[in-house]
Amino acid sequence: MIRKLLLLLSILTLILAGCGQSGPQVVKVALVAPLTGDISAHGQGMKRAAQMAVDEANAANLFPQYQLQFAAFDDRGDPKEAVTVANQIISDPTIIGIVGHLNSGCSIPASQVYAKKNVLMITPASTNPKLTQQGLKNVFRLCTTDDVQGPFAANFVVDSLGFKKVAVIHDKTAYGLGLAELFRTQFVSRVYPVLSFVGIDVGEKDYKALITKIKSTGPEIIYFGGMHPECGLITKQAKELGLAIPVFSGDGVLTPEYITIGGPATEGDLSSMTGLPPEKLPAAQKFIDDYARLYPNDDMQPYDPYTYEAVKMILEAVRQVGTNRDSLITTVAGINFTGILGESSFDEIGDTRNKTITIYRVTNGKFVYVD
Ligand code: ABU
Repeated sequence: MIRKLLLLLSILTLILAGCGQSGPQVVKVALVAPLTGDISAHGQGMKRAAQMAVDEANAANLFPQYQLQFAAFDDRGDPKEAVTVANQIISDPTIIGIVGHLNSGCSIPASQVYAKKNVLMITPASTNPKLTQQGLKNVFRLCTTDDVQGPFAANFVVDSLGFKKVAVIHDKTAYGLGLAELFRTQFVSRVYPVLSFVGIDVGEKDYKALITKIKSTGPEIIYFGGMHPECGLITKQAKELGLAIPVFSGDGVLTPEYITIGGPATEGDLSSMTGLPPEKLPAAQKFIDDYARLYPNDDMQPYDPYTYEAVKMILEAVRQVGTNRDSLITTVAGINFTGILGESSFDEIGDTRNKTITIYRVTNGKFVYVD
């Protein structure tokens, strides 16, 4: 009886395996970002945008020969978790391209894992220059790097805001510390000293002692390298302690969540961001409209257009050369892509050739484009 049952099971397994082989090949695009935790607003936005690009391709039946799927992974913004997730991803042969990660501190170690299996990775958001300086041919970046963003911010403080006394705070991460250092180098090169350069811990809540110390040095502006949860609390507590000066930060802070956390204290604060605002890009209008229609209760986050574009690029490479990993990497390396961001292509180390930086200021409770 047991033998008969086992035989039946084997036959069933063979039949099922046969069915699997006859269906279209499963092809997956993966998104990896912090989907939970304090900075999940960014990650959830990226997930929405990536899902949109895959859904559009399926709705248009762009790949009748494949079963195109989308897979989202949560790295929690934590470098160790990013490596764990990266190992999970490379064990799935159906994943042909990765969009992510958000955090440079995650992208750098995870990219080394993807390189082992030659898996194409495009980050829409990680801005630390070191990512593409590792010599990994599978790694591409669609956002402008911090060696452009930091100096640009320093020059803006000097030339456009006219401030000479700055206090710098960073969150000790690959992104936050790296950006703060690049800002400092340029600011000092303009012959102005930086009054203080201090690291805080991600997740810290009470900055009163630090702000009191900084206040005693008389800065005209605070420059912050890090993400919005910490920066929101810093600006709030600074104003509560009577340090009524603007806080200037990088792209990691440019989300409506920052204004929610910091409240009215954020008014007048500044932030830089890679590229032009989506509303200034004629080709992005349909994306903006579709996003608002599909996600009426969610704000678009800064890296959503970049995420959407990265998925589209991967799909364009699949359209051109199929799913061979080497061919996909070579195709993206030489791509001249026209999409919602305009024209995009990559330099010899995999960085976007677009070096635009935009400045926003919080005005009437919203980040508004200023320069
Ligand atoms: N570039 C903004 C935040 C992500 C990162 O580079 O860590």
